[in-house]
Amino acid sequence: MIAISLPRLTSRIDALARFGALPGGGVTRFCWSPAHEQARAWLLGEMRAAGLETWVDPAGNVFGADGIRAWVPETPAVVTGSHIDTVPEGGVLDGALGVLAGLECLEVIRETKTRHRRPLVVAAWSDEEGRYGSLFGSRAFCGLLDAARIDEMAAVDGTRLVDAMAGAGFDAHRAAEAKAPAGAVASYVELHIEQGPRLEEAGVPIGVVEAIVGVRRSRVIFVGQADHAGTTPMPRRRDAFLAAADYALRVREHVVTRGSDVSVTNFGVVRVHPGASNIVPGRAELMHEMRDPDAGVLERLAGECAALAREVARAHRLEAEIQPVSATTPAQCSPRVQATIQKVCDTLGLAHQRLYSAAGHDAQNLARVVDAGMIFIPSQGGRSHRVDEMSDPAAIERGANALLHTLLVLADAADA
Ligand code: HGY
Ligand code: MN
Ligand code: MN
Repeated sequence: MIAISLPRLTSRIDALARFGALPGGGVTRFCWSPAHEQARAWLLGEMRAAGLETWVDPAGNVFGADGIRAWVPETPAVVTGSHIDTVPEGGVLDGALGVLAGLECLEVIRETKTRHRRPLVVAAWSDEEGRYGSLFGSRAFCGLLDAARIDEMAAVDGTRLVDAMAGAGFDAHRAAEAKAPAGAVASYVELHIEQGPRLEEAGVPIGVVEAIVGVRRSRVIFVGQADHAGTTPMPRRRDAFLAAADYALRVREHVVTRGSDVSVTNFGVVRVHPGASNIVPGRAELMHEMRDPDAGVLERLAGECAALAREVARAHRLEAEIQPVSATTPAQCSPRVQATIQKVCDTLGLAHQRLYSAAGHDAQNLARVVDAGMIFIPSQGGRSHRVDEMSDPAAIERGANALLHTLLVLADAADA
């Protein structure tokens, strides 16, 4: 039974981690940044050295293929992959594992001359973390990109997508041309770290993902009145930050008590204006995120939070505005792909359990157009989106071998 080379896979994980490496460990590698573009060039070199055909589409998605030179509807491909962009001060496995394990699988399949009826492709999707717009590259590939919004897409620091892509040599207004021809993809399976504690706490080496949460992001703005922080009597202040803080605490309580038992919410970005210690904040902006595997629950919570914002604004005698920023749709993974992963795990003697993904992934876009699934491996301490994100080498090897044999079955390989 063919198997991946763990030393080769871990050496590539270490090599990729050098692009955007932080002095204390971890990595910051924003999509379209110089570190990301150097990583893209390195990845293309590794794919070519492994004997794969490579191409990059107008949305910046990178592909390495065994059996095709471009998408061909007459020969639908089995696709794997993930992303090489990261969050700020992120870990070295989020995304990177799926891309490099996919590359390792295709390299082993070529080295062992294992014949497969369907072509195999490994992808690195652009801006999965959504610095400019969530799951950008896979949305474009699946024909789900709203091209009319390209000009307004921007990072929280104000950098516009159009400018970031131009800096990397891409025309953002052509991104929608990345839409794959109908029928070009037969199925998709992505290997990813769980980024949470469940598999490790259950002592189970493989997660078979059943569903992926939807993520709703909104900018919530409170506008009060800037005033002198010393001379303005407390009862007269219309302090935008205190209103925002009140809103955040009330929303958290609401989502925990009125959401589903798996609804979560977060306020990861807070901006106060003018932002001086001796000025009462006249304006406060929150980036508010909510997640749930059920679209209806997310919809209901969004309406209830808007009503809460109006109530808080009244109580603090100021104005509130909610600007939707992005919303990804919860996805069900393909029963066929899940069953294939489970059967492969049984053959490999790997215990497995089904679970939903509390993180968003490119697979949730692919799941809207083809049979798609995900394989999870445990995260040490459930840690992710932090520099000490890590998984055991043995867990990485088990996950990559489960991916290898799942790809062989889906690609109808000779000895699958
Ligand atoms: O935020 C997420 O769920 C994923 O890591 N992009
Ligand atoms: Mn990820
Ligand atoms: Mn992530």
